[in-house]
Amino acid sequence: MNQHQLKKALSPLPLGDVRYFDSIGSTNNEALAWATSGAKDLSLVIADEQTAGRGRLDRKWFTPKGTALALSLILRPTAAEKLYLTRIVGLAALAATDSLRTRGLVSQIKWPNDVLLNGRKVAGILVESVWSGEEVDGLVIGIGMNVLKGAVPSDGLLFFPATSLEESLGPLVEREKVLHDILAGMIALRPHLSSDSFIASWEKALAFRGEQVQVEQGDGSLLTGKLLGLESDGSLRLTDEQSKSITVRFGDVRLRPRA
Ligand code: BT5
Repeated sequence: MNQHQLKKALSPLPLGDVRYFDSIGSTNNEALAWATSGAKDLSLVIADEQTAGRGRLDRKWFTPKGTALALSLILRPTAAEKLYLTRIVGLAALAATDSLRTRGLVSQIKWPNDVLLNGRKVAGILVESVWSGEEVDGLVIGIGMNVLKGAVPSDGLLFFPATSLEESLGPLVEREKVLHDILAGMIALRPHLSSDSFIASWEKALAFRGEQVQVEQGDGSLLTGKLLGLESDGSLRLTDEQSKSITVRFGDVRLRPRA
């Protein structure tokens, strides 16, 4: 990553400290350790390559050198924000979709943590917490985005098809500028975290709204229903075939295969 461009892109933002790595295991691991040892609010870890990038449930996230964004932003939530921590994944997802919209691309959020472009995964989000006793003392918002085609893993490694910004925008897309826009988006959205309009925007960006979906829950069981929207804590709202409402807190959504 071009250091000069990176500095220039980040300089207008009110960040804490910034740690840049040409190569690292996982930016989230670095950020979690840093948050534990006192990192300031809005400190950032960014890497050009991850050798042990993580998704949820110990899944792997691939970040080949020179092709993608791998960032972890540390938040020190205020007392007011602590009431809305389950919305933070939406903050990241909305900032990512906004950064694509400014480039003329319409993307969607596959609940809870994937950003889709043309129905394919272009970014993934992993939010993790640092605790101090019973309280969350820090949050790490990890975002991986495929910028160039080389970031996209081969199909055999994926559960869901993937894409890159290059596939829609050509090879000239600048990682540093996309990074700036995602961070600026999160910073701008943060004061609205508690608002109804925040949930409304998040809901509007959801993939498969009004469609029959399957949700694979943490224990592997499958739930089927029509995807309606979000609860105020960011849980997913569905209705089953008997029109009974269902709320899902953890899981992976996919379109229900047609019978
Ligand atoms: C995610 O998990 O999508 C969260 C990914 C978060 C990555 C960021 S990068 C910066 C920070 N540091 C980290 O170590 N992590 C965060 P999940 O929904 O569990 O999806 C994981 C699945 O996505 C994998 O099992 C693969 O099938 C697929 N996958 C892996 N790499 C991918 C890529 N580059 N593009 C698209 N899909 C990918």
